[in-house]
Amino acid sequence: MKAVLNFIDGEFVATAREFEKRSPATGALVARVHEAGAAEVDAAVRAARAALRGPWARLTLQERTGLLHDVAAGIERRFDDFLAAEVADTGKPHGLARTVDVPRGAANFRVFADAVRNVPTALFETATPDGRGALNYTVRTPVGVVGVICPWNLPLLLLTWKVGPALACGNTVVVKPSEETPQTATLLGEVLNEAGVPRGVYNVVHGFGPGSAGELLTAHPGVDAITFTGETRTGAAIMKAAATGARPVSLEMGGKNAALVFADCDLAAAVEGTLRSAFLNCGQVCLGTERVYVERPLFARFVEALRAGAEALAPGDPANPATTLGPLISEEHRRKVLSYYARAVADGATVVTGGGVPAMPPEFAGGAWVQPTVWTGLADDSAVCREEIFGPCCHVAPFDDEDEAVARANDTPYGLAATVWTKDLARAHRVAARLEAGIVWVNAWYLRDLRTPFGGAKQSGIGREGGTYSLDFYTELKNVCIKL
Ligand code: NAD
Ligand code: 6OD
Repeated sequence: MKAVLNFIDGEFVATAREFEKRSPATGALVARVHEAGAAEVDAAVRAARAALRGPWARLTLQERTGLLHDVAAGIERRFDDFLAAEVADTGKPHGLARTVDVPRGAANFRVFADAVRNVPTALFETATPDGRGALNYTVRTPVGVVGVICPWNLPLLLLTWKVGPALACGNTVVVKPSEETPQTATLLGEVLNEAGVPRGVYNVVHGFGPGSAGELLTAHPGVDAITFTGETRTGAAIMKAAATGARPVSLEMGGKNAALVFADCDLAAAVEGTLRSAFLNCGQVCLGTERVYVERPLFARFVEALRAGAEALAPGDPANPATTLGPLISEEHRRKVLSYYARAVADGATVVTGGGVPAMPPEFAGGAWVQPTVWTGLADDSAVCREEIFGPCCHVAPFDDEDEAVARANDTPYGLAATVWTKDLARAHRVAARLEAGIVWVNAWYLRDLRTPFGGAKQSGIGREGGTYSLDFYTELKNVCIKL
């Protein structure tokens, strides 16, 4: 049985306490994970702190970012290992992990290495209010040891999305991957060692949240800043932990994202985009659409096309190229998603398609499979329309005018992403400006330029990452004022 170890100070570290990692697709045991306790978390933070002052700090910017390019190349060299580990942990189809998760793992190092190389410097020669001249300039320094807490839905992509810029800026990190998806974080340790990244710069501690490695890491006084992706409730707990020591946080949290489909849209594109946004990664994408509002003249045709598309999805063996739908991450998560499927019916929904568990071949009977599901007929204040489900499902409702559509889309405590489908350019700008969301896509979904700000409004997040926005979080800005 495969053992997944912690990675501390450049070494793979076993512990006496282990937990099981089971395949979401089959239920079979895929790995035993060594859980870090207080001693290992402390060792990891100390290693990261020591590394801040070691050879890592003496590398030139070119050398440091050059190493990160080597890490990206190392991920590509070991592409198949990352693919196998990510699919074993998540059950997602190979086609998805091959085109999204693993390539982004490499891109996250390259893009941020280049962003840091090219960051503009500013010099200001100014007069102070009392008339004396001064030359002001700002320098960026690393914030220090960064605690990185990750979720399970896009494990390598979201881990490197934070580790890439953190290291590019000269920090050191201690990462706590999700207990559901431990493998690629440890594998990345091998790649960093192979690339020659100094020991202690990247550390991994495995375990759970409360009472385990997650809480131990966020409470550790040797951690200077915390970056987190996960549920809003967890983010709030982490923010509380960060208050001790007044440490900065970056929080990327949950969503209940709306799509607004106007009657003048390209129907085929809107249906195709909504199918992706509701069902990609089995609906386990924070940016995914769980609420769809369709202008009334298009409603019936849209629902019918969405039904047909959902029913064409093919759950199955992740290794089969024909598979387009994976399982949920775990049996526990399936119970949660199925409880919403039952709640929708209890609240009077029309089940357009799905609503249950698909029949699977015997080898997948132990997996966490659910049917892609579309509902209509629920009130906007029903639990299914208000709470994040994080499964392959969406509710579709008709609307009559733009104001109504915007008001209903905004009627949520979340504010991560929204999608607008229309051919009317003026409407697209108008609606985008009024939507309370950190990210608005027009006639597209999950189209990413890594230089753009990424994050949520309202209870979906605090702060933005991406491009220079990441550099703002991962560096301390210092102004130097020289009297002239
Ligand atoms: P989660 O909040 O349950 O767990 C995330 C991580 O936090 C895990 O590593 C977990 O072990 C750790 N954790 C839990 N409690 C902790 C505590 N008290 N202290 C420290 N660490 C703790 O989230 P999840 O179930 O892994 O992921 C799904 C959620 O993540 C969804 O809500 C989804 O919307 C959100 N998400 C958001 C984004 C985004 O960019 N906004 C991206 C991906 C996922
Ligand atoms: O693509 C990204 O950079 C990103 N942070 C995606 C988040 C997806 C949420 O599940």
